[in-house]
Amino acid sequence: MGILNVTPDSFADGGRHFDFASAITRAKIMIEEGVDIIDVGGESTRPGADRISEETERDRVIPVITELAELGITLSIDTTRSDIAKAAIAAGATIVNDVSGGLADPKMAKVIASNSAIQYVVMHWRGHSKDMQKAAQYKNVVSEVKEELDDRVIELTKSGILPEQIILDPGIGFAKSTEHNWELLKNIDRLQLLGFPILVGASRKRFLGDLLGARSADDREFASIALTTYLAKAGAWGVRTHSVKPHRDAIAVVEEMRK
Ligand code: PMM
Repeated sequence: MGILNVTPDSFADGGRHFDFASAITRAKIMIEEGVDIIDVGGESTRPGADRISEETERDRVIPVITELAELGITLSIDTTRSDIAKAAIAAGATIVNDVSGGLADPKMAKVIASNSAIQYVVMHWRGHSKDMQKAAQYKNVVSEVKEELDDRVIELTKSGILPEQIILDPGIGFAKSTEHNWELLKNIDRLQLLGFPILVGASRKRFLGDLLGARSADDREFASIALTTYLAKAGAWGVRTHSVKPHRDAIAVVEEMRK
C-alpha cells in the first residue's frame, strides 16, 4: 500500500505531494513501480497534529481520488470521517483506512456496513493525534492492543459490517512508545490469532530513527525495507509504505524463498 499524503504537514512526506499535479505524478510513479493500493490521505495524523476542517480534507482528497479512479488502481481513503469516506467511495475508493477504527465518528460503521464490497482497515487507536502519546500506557501492550482490536471487531460486526470486510492494524506510533512499537512488531503472530488480515504502517516512523540514531525520515528507508521483509515473512496482509519499488523487491524475495 503506497502512501499518498495530500497534506502540507505529514511527518515524512508532508508538502511533497500537496498540490493536485504533484499528487497525480507521484501516484503514477507508484503504479509504474507496482503498487497494489494507493492510500490517499488529507489529514496528517503525526503526533501532536491539529485537526483540519472536513471541508479542507474533502478539497484535498476527492479531486485526487476522482482522477486516480480513471487509472484503474485500487484506492484507499485514509480518513476518520464518515462523510469523507462516503464521498471517496462515490469517487472510486474501495478501501476505507480509518486510523480510529470507527471510534472517531459514530456514523462510520453505518457507511461501511451499507456497502459490503468495501474493505475496512480498523487501526488500534486511543484518541486524536493532538495528545495521543499521553495514552501510551500499557501493562502488556500486545495483549491490550489485541483486546482493544477484538472489542472493535465485536462492535463493528454488531453494526452490520461483515468480518470479510475487516483488516486490522496495530497502529504503530499511535499512542505507542518506541518499545511498544517493537513489542507489537515482534508479536505480530499474536495479533494474527484474531483471524483477520493484518496491515502494518511502520514506514519511516520515529521509532526507527531511535534505533538508528535519530535520522531524518528519509534516512529510515532501509530499516523500513528490512521491516517489510520481516512482515512479509510473518504473513502480514500488507505494508503501508512511502516508497514502492524497494518494498516490492523485498516482498518478491520473500515470495521466492517460500516456493
Ligand atoms: N500511519 C499514519 C497514517 N495512516 N494508517 C494505517 N492504517 N496505519 C498506519 O500506521 C498509519 C495510517 C501516519 O503516517 P503518515 O504520516 O506517513 O501517513
